[in-house]
Amino acid sequence: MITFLEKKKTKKMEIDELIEELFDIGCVKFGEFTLKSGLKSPVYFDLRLLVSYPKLLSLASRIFSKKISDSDIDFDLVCGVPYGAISLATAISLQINKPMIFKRKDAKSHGTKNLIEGIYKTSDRCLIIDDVITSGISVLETLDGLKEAGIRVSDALVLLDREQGGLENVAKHNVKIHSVFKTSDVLNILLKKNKIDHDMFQRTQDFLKENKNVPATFKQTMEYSFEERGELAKNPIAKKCFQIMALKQSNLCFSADVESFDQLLKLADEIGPHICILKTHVDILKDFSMDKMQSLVDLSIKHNFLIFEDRKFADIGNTVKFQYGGGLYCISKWSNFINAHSIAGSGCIQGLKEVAHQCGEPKGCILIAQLSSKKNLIDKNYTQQTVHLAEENSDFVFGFICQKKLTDNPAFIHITPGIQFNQNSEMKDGLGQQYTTPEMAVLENKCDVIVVGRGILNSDDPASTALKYKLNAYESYIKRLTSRNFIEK
Ligand code: S5P
Repeated sequence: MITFLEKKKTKKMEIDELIEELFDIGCVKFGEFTLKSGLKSPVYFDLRLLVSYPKLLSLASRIFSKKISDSDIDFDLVCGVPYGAISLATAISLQINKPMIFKRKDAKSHGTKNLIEGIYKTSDRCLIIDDVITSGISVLETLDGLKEAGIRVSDALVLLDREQGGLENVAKHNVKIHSVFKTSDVLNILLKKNKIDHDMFQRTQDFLKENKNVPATFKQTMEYSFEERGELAKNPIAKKCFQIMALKQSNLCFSADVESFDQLLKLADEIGPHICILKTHVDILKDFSMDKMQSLVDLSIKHNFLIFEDRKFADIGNTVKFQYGGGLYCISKWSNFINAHSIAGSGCIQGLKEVAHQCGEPKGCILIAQLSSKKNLIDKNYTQQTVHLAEENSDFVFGFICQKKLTDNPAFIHITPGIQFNQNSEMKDGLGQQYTTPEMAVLENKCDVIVVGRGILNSDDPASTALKYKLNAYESYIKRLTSRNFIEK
């Protein structure tokens, strides 16, 4: 019969053997490395290489299985943290005969669009498996996804604890975390076996001492100012828009949804000083004429704003060419930019682009990636595909109509309608329009430009109301700009 001490000795020998072999195959490296947290480290563990060494993978999974039975963890499923621990979790699942699931980094753009792959019930208890834990951020990202799907997680098991605060950070989220071995175990074994010299041992020990608490932070992208984004933008209209926004300190677009051209011109003159964009629906004007449109263009020069025709093109390329360039309205002649639905695909954008090229002056387009109306049919996949389409046509397409920031590319402008200060029910139009505040749209949802129609139009004093929207939206942008670059999880 194997005694408790013998069992412990065998386990230790197996772990020592695993550590030595991991070093031999290059899973443990010494040098200077930048970790996911941004920290520079003298040691790096790349356990993804394990997939190329089935015997070693199998040894690791045996060690894991013993740890699971010793730790008395109760669970129905295992889940590997992508991508490093997927193979480990698979090997463990085979070893202990428990099913596995895994969380995708992004939802698929086709088929089932699942974020979690594999079969599970919402009340299932899941054990998260990871290869290496530093700050715990990867485990926490997986934990978030599993919780969102209704799966319960009480334990996580990692092969290697870098001893940099990960266990403590994960424990704060009510998840008990177990590790098989630590960086100090690795250093001791490698020194004992003459795989590293004393200097390397000491340097790595010092690094560990100095970096015991790496915060579990989700890194945010850098927040650029409108001026900086103007320099980064390729499309000349986007450039001009950013420049106007910075110069006039305004990220307000006025939606001039009126039927009389004279009223439109009066409003444009009064509100013009406060806005970066004036948005039209040319087909609701009862008295459209090209002469009157010329007056609007003159006002756009006088007050330095762009004219955005909210035509929402959505047809095949050949048709939109006529709709944009011809007909009664000759939209391409006077508008600085237009918008289009992405539903018809790249041909529609191509058609619009052809007309724009013939204009002899810069033009641009934004795509409708999301809508503000209740129960609209746009889903996440449609929005994602719209962003791809914009990226593929970024010489012409420079932004989105959306409800939230959709891409970290600072050259794209996020323009958001459905904005009012007043969120009371009497302000709703009874036709499904949904409103949010300028602060929510710019600070929380990280949109750049707010679109306000009836919030200004229905007020007693449109010009002073526009000024209030302008100040509030720009203040929210400044707050966003000066907010910290990292968010604590
Ligand atoms: O999702 C959208 C997209 C647009 S372009 N929701 C919208 O409301 N719009 C437009 O923004 C809409 O056609 C209208 O011209 C304006 C919002 O007007 P408001 O009066 O509700 O502010």
